[in-house]
Amino acid sequence: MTRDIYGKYGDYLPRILEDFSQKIQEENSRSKTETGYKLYEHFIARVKAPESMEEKCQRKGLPVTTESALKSIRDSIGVRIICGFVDDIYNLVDFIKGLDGISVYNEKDYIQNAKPNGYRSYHLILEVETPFEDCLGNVPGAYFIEVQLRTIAQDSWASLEHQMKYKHDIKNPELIVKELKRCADEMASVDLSMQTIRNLIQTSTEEETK
Ligand code: 0O2
Repeated sequence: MTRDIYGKYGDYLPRILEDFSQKIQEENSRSKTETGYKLYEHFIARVKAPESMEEKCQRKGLPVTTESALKSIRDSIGVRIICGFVDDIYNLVDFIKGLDGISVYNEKDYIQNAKPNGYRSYHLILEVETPFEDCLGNVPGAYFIEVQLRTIAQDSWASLEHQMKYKHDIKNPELIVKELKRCADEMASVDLSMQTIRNLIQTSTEEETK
C-alpha cells in the first residue's frame, strides 16, 4: 500500500483533531448553559490535505517528507474559531492555554499587532502530547495544532484578502490593497464599538438583577 506524505501517522491526525475539537465544543456548551453566552460563533476544523502539504513543503524549500510535514510545518492539524467579540478570543486563548497536555509552541497576536496589510487574527501553535507514536519515534508522541481565532469581521476580511492573493490579473492592485487596509481598520473600530456596547449591556443587566 502506498502512503501519502503523512505516512502511518496520517491515521492519528483526525483523532487528535477530534479530541481537541471536543474540548473546545464542550467548553462552549458549558458557557452557554452557565452564562447564556456562546464563546464562539463558528468552529472550523481540518486536517491539511496531503497534496496541499506536499505543495507547502516544496514552497518552503523543505524536503517532501513526513518529518517536514509533521515537525517543520506545524499546521497539518488546523482549527479556526470565529468569535462574535474580541474579548471572546482572549477568553478562549486563556482556556486553551489551561488545557492538560497542551503547551504553546508559538503565539502571534495579530489583533494587538495587526500586519501592515491590515490582517488581524490570533494565532497559536500548540504542541499536544498524545498516546500515539510520533514520526521521531517518541511515545507519547508530540503533534502540532494550529489555531486561528478571529472575529466575524476579521474573518470576512481575511477571506477577501486571500482571494486577492490568488488572482494575478487584477487591474489596479495598489488601489485594492489600500482599500482593503482601510476596511480592515474600519472593521477593527466597529469590533471595538460592538465590544463596548456588549459590555454596557452586560453591566446594566447585572445592575438590574442586584
Ligand atoms: P497556508 O497555505 O494557508 O497553509 P512564519 O513562518 O511563522 O513567520 P507563517 O508560517 O506564515 O509565518 O505564520 P503566520 O503568520 O502565523 O500565518 C499562518 C497562516 O495565517 C497563513 O497560512 C494564513 O492562512 C494566515 N495568514 C497569515 N497572514 C495572513 C494575511 O496577511 N492574510 C490572510 N488572508 N491570511 C493570513 P500560510 O502559512 O500562509 O499558508
